[in-house]
Amino acid sequence: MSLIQQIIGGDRRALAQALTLIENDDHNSQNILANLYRHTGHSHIIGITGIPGVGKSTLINSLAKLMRKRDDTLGLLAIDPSSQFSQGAILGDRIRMRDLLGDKGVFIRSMATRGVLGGLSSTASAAVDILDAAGFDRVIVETVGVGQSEVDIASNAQTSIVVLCPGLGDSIQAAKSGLLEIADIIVINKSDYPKVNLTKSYLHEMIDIGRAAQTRGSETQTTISDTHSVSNGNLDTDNSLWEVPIITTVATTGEGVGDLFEQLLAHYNHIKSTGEMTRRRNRRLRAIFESQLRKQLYTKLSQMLSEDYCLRQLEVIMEGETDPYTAATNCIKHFETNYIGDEE
Ligand SMILES: Nc1nc2c(ncn2[C@@H]2O[C@H](COP(=O)(O)OP(=O)(O)O)[C@@H](O)[C@H]2O)c(=O)[nH]1
Ligand SMILES: [Mg+2]
Repeated sequence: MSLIQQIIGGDRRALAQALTLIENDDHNSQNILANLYRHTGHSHIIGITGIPGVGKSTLINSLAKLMRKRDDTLGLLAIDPSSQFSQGAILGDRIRMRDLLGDKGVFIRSMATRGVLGGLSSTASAAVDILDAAGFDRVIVETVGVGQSEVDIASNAQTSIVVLCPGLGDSIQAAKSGLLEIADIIVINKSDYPKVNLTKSYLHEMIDIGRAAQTRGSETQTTISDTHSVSNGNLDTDNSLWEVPIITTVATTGEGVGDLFEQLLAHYNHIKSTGEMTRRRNRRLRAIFESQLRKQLYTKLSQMLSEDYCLRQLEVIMEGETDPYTAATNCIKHFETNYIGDEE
């Protein structure tokens, strides 16, 4: 049986093997993804983002237990954009998710990156597709941090949960980094600590400000990418109909996690019934397509130019005879002259 068939059939070892190939950016990974593509589109993809220690893994453990009660199968991915995974972090996650270990309906995987072109967000996106094709009802992606890479990774999710602690510190950081804008659900975890209400009212305020700005923006702006977009028939979908809920939880006891699960289901139904799901899917497909083009073009280009020309350019830059901007432009010119030929 081929690796593809094994993955679709739910074979764990094949699944783990495919994820390793993706992680290492193996030359086979493109082929695997291409073959799995038509088997994707059935999982509910959930993103969970927040700074280290906020309680994401503990929350996932509690949430997953509720999902398993309904017999939903789960694929869990933990992704750290900031660094290579330390063994300690993986061990920590395993302890936090101990209730799920050994359950055949749950697959857990931590992923690092090898500085692949396109970055961790394309690794994450590929991994999500593989778990989706493997047939899990829900795929949960845990991302560590609140920066731009997290926003990128979160764009793979159909439902994005942003987890914060009571106190204004990380709420302000999340607002600044644009993370609140992508949140479909906000969780204030560790609500056994003080300042829960203060945090809640700050977040409500930030959401209202964001919403007002969004409404103004959509009245006045047509962006270039909108004008040039492939017609997907629903660019004007109004997602403002979804009120971002702010849920307070204590992940360690499971308090509030039932509410979170209800909101997750409600959000999934919402995006399915309003066309928002198709809009998100199309946005994601565009991002994957563009990143594949960049990656494949770059690989091709550097193969064709590599040995002689580019290396020589690099030497010239290092000797101070030209700058890297001009050198890059020279490489493209060289490519056009030698490989594309005269257009006339
Ligand atoms: N007091 C309290 N501690 C919590 C809560 N949720 C998680 N923790 C603890 O916070 C620490 C970090 O949790 P973890 O799930 O690993 O956070 P992650 O880094 O966001 O995945 C662990 O020691 C948890 O037991 C909570 O709601 N209240
Ligand atoms: Mg964690």
